[in-house]
Amino acid sequence: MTVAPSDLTAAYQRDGFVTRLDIFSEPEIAAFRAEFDDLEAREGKEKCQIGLQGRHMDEAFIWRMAADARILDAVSACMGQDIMLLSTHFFCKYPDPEGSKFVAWHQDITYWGLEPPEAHTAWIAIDDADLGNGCMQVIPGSHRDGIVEHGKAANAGNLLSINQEIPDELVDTNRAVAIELRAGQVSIHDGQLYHASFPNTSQRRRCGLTVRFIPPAARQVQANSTGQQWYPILLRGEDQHHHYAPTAVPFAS
Ligand SMILES: O=C(O)CCC(=O)C(=O)O
Repeated sequence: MTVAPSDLTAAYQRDGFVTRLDIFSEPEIAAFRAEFDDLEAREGKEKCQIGLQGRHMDEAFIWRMAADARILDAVSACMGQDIMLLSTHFFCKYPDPEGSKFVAWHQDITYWGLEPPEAHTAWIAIDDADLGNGCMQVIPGSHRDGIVEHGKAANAGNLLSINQEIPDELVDTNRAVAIELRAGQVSIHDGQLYHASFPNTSQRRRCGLTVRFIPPAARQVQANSTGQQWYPILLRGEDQHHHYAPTAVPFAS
């Protein structure tokens, strides 16, 4: 879907997400998928599930996707012109006939230690993502409800870092919208939007690259959920806040 920037801005403010953005052509995403397949062969599937975080610093293809001008054009319509890359993280769900692996309902920003609590995620479909293989689901407008206290998921298999989950009674799942994407398409969601994904009970892999962006005003006031420091990189616009020591761009764009 090709959307005018002003329409993107309005939809994002209203719903907390925009979806089905046609960013990468079929040949482009096929080439990126081949690079991911190669990384998967080197790292192993166990690691690739949720263990590839921040690898734009040593894998050129991840950097090229994250810093792509078309992604940044769409992200700037959602969050404004000053954009720092916070991190990248693959969510790769393999065929799971028992339906044991899922992502519980959560808000991204809750455990990232940022103040103000603002971040935005571009979810890039490396493989087709649909209801059959456990695409992401969102609750439209929930980014306006403020940050909610998360509990712990009762069911085993939550892929999130500290098993966090928004309590069931706060999530109106009747309003959930499935973010089905063809490979190469992208969705963008607000860090306060309630979202989740259910098990991949198909025979197909479902790999997505999440690219996390923040405005330079968002400083890190405490460690994130994995106890780490962020090293954001300015990709567009200006950093008038200087909360972070400059990190060198790892690859030429
Ligand atoms: O890819 C998924 O299944 C979940 C992604 C997610 O939770 C996120 O982007 O924070």
